[in-house]
Amino acid sequence: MERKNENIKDPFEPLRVIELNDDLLANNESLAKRNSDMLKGLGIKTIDIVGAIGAGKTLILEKLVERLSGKHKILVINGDVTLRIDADRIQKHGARCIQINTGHECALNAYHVYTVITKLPDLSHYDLLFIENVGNLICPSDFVLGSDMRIIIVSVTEGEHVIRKHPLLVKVSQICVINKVDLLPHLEDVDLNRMKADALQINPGLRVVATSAKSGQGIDELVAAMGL
Ligand SMILES: Nc1nc2c(ncn2[C@@H]2O[C@H](COP(=O)(O)OP(=O)(O)OP(=O)(O)O)[C@@H](O)[C@H]2O)c(=O)[nH]1
Ligand SMILES: [Mg+2]
Repeated sequence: MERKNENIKDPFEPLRVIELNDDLLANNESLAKRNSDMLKGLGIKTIDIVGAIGAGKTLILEKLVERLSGKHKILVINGDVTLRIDADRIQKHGARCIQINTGHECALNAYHVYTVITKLPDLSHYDLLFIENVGNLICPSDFVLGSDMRIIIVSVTEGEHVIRKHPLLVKVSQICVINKVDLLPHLEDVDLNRMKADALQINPGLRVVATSAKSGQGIDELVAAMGL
């Protein structure tokens, strides 16, 4: 007779998924709504940028600030685990940049943004706010910040399947930037059209823009897609 050992767990038992605390997410959403009301009330357009580590978020922001600082008063909030390298890079191009170091946290949340916008004495001086999130393609999908528009940046060096493998952030974005297209000649197995098609299949309302932040290719198209 076969005897079952009760101490041995079925290795194929479905794993339980532990959901993020509902209160935490609800609090974040209500704070994001306050951020949005406050920023809109001051006439500030807010755009947040997400993408994996090294996708080119900061270099694209440098190019955007370079192009737009003559026309807009720009504030940038940079999220990073540590240091203020990105804020210093962007600030040179004519924006006020505030770095937030999240320490152990893998994404900015609405409270980080709230802290900056409620403490900044000259907030009403600005009409455009960019938020660069911590480099991560997963965590930021849980935390809305109160922005008007979200841009997801992926780069061709992350591999042809990167968009299909990370649908959550693609679904909640309005623009998808596929960056580093200058490197395509070195990447035989990456099909840009396939990446564009994947993005549109996940989110048919998305604007997809191919860029090289290095050369500046596609940056004008990105500015137009943002309505700036
Ligand atoms: N060839 C090429 N390199 C790029 C391009 N965009 C960014 N890079 C390079 O990629 C590296 C990472 O760029 P960043 O702009 O710092 O990337 P990021 O997404 O801000 O990175 P984190 O903030 O660390 O998550 C840098 O060495 C950039 O010069 C591009 O379009 N083409
Ligand atoms: Mg950066």
